[in-house]
Amino acid sequence: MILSKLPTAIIGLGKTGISIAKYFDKNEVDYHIYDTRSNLIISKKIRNQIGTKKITLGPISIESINDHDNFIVSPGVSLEHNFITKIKSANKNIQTDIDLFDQEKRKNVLCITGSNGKTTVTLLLEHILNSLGKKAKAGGNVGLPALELLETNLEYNILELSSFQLEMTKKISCLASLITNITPDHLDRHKSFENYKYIKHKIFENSEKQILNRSDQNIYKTEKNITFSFGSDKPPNNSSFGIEFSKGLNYVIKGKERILCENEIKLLGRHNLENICASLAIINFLGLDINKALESIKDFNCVEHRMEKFHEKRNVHWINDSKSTNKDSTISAVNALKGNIILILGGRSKTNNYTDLEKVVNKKSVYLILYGECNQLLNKNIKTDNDKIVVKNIDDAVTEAYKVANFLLKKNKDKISILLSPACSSYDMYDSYEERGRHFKSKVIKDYR
Ligand code: UMA
Repeated sequence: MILSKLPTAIIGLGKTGISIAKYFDKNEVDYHIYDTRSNLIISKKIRNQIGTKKITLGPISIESINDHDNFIVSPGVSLEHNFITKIKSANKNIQTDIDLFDQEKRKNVLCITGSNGKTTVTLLLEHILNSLGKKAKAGGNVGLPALELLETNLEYNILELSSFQLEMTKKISCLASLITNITPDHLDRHKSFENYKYIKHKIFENSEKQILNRSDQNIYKTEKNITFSFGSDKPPNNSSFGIEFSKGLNYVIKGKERILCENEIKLLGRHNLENICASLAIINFLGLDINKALESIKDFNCVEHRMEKFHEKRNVHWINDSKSTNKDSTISAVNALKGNIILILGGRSKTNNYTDLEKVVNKKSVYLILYGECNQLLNKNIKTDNDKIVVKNIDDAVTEAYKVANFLLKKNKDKISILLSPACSSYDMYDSYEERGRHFKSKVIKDYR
């Protein structure tokens, strides 16, 4: 509840900011939007919907801060900004769209976070629940702002929450919550791994049930989360899920029973079996039919920009995994593939420690194409006996990758995967990993269809 005579400030005129403005219009809350980008072009649609009088672009002045008591901040805005420091030191109230969502007291809210796999688990859960005849929708970091879920009556509200969203959120109450895994990510913004872990665990604070990833030492075990768990090992009880490897194949197991084989599903890789275990742990906690859930998992296709196999010609498979913006995610992607792999890495680096990735690259038959702002850093930090090619951008990476594929095709008949799984953020050249992934796909389709 916003209690102030002054208009509420919305910081950021992106997807989140616009959804907050819509929500305030509906609830007759007066507001003003700020965006620090002076050169932002305001579309006709936004001008009609919000009106330019309610928008200020450019640096946020101290006078503007005094015009408001409440500030609803978009996830892309870092706490480090000096206007955030000023808002805080003026003792003003800072919240997020997730706090506003929480105040609506929706029933059956399921919250997902994690360093990797959170979007897959979120969309898989939405898919399973819908297949079971439940009205469920996913919002939050997955793309549809959380407040837009309020427009429909839902039996289940699924929220994917990023560390950016959790950082400034005061409270999110839910029926169940889950952290897929925690590995270092976004440390440029969150400063230390300890702080990042703390932010991720905020998802558990007001959750009736916590679903635990047993195999991840960075996730804290509590009394609340030991019953319904998932992991890459054997489950301790019948309400938990895990993975078993037998005769060359991985299986999902519930308690002691094998319930799904990796060759029955469209998702690639062992990490995706963990994502399936996570989703099933929630379905099981909700008391829903696991056998029907398994049937629906079999026809779940990959998610755009996550191990998305979008083109295949002459035994060359093109895969868009642009969502892999950290090295752990890229390691899972490489481990998910068999045969020759031509791996396109690059963008804006988040680390200079690529030792684990180097090990995986050398264990498998991986050829590297390094592009973007950190191409030289990657070249220096990842040593391999195979040829490495350093290029400027994705277009050149695609051209070079195809040349390597042709060379390999002449040498042997093994399957070749050309994988864009950059291990870095896209911000050196693109506004988002989605834009990078779409650019990659369009270049490939244009040149090699
Ligand atoms: N802005 C400022 N000042 C700043 C930073 C941003 O004014 O210091 C403005 C920008 O100029 C821009 C607006 O804020 O106009 C953008 O806001 P935003 O960056 O918060 O992005 P939204 O469009 O609101 O999208 C956000 C999430 N983006 C980020 O967290 C960066 C989307 O996640 C999410 O889908 C959407 O809300 C709906 O909930 C994207 C993402 O990249 C997919 N997430 C990261 C990830 O998955 O790794 C965390």
